[in-house]
Amino acid sequence: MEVTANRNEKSSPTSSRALRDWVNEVAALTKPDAVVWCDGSEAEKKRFTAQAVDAGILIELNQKKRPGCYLHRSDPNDVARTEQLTFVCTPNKIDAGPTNNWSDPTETYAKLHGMLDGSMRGRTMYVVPYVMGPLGSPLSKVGVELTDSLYVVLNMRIMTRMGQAALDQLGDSADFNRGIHCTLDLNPDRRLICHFPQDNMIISVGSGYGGNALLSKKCFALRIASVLGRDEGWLAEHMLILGLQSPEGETTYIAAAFPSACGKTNLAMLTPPAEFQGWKVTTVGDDIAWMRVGPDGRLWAVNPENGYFGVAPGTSAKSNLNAMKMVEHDTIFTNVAMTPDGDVWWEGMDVPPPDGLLDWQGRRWKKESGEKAAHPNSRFTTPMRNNSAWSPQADDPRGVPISAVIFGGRRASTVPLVLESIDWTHGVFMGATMGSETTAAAAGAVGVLRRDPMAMLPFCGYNMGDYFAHWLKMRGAIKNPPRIFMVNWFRKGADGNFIWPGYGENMRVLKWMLDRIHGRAKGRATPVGIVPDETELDLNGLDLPQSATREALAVNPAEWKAELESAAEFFEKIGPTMPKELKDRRQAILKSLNGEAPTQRVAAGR
Ligand code: GTP
Ligand code: SPV
Ligand code: MN
Repeated sequence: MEVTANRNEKSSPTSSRALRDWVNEVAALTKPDAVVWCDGSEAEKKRFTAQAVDAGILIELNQKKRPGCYLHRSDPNDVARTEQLTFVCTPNKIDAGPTNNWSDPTETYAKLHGMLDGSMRGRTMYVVPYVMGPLGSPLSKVGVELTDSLYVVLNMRIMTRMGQAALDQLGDSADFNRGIHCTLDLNPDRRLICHFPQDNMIISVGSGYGGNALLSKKCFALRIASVLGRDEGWLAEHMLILGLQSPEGETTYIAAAFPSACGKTNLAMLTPPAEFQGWKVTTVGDDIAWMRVGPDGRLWAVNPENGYFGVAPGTSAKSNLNAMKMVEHDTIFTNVAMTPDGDVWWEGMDVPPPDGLLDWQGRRWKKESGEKAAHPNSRFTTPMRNNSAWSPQADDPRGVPISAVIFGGRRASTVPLVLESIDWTHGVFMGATMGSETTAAAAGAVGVLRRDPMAMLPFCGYNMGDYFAHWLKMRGAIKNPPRIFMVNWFRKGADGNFIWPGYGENMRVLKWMLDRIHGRAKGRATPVGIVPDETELDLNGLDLPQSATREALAVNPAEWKAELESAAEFFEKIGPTMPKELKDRRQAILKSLNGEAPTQRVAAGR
């Protein structure tokens, strides 16, 4: 076996003996032809990219139009996360809880070892060391992914701080997340994404898709990190982080949890409407937030990632100009359509499809076919510095202080445009009872309403009831807690269309939140939370009939009673770990809806 360190020394690029031993152990099992330690350099990127193009893993796009951009077409069976094949393997089943698939760790290790034995024969095993979080930050963590996929390596290079810098941060420590990824034959029958939180270990086989194969992201930064957060007293969340800058130059940081393909990337880099002169949104992160209590008693957040793995369809100059600009260079596209001149195209790009378009599988696309040219879950991988709204605070080792937390789902009915909680417990209740219609980001039916608490249903690495309890407990440690809001950009009118225009116009909702935080807006109390008084939403320049605004903000008691019924069923499903505090809060809201108790405004001390 040839072992190539990308440096001249004979010695290993790491001083961590634990890392060296583990790499040797996995190589002995998987039996690759070569082991390559990634250093993260430009020269290495060039070499890997050329190799990927030669091997047909990447297709070079038009380098005049999109310098540094490539297209990857995945196996048609491997286009989204596969939740039914994703497991949390804790010694006790109860620790995975009723919302995760569980399998016994001893049996699962044995099974995976069988699948991995000799699995990299004839291939190269890449050692991908990476840091999650700003370099040198005490909030950051090191992971190492061993993979036989160049596509994964090149994506990890964009999504994380990858290479020698990670080995330097690790030093001689044995404290790093271990991830093994093997492509196998991409047969879904031989696909498993397994998490062993007790060992800080992930093993993923049989998929090359983002959330299944870029182990830094959902596997480490959410499933494993949520367990670390539980044990160490912090929160790992499926949240974007944005900075909202006022014309006076003051920046307020907001974290927001929406389920997959429900608008995080879009909100994180929103362009305010023309009427909002002097306002600016800056992006700290678009998918994941690690949040801890700072010395000042506030909640501080870092984005563990270094790039964006964003949904392509629906991205246009009108909906998200920042995203359109950032994918003009140095971006890997996956499963989008390709134009005859080597450019990219997708539905909702707001430019007509050119003749001779190739669909995401490389077939000649015919408009009449009724099929999508780009896969609905086609994506771009782009470095966060490509984003002109990028916040330099994304590199701040201290993170940013969070003033508001938003929960939101994709709801055709019931949930108003925005609702504010009356206190922390109510905010946790809002998050815990969140529902959303399923999207193409995961395999399975699209548009089915399911409970997706805190947008973490597929990503919480432990018992959901314990997770809620952890959120409740955090309140004790946060002297100055953020306000908690709920939003819904996706409410539909009788005509079946979205009532609210969304995208940049969501700035109007953010502004109301800011007004609430600074005591400038009173809001209107309802049994389910505080909504804006119609006059408090700045709708200047927006062509929306007053009836539509009213419809967007409406709280319909009958719908909410059904909603609370569904929440009760979900709480039942959680079982014995479900915190009583949240069940009690459900009862209190129901009483208020039934007119049996007064509507609460704001609780003392929030
Ligand atoms: P993940 O990367 O899967 O976690 O998704 P995400 O939450 O970052 O979602 P993203 O911002 O990529 O948006 C997903 C889809 O929702 C895209 O097709 C968007 O065009 C659409 N979308 C985003 N914001 C809005 C909005 O305010 N209104 C409407 N109607 N659609 C939106
Ligand atoms: C999501 O599905 O929430 C994503 C994409 O952000 S993935 O990396 O596949 O999880
Ligand atoms: Mn996501």
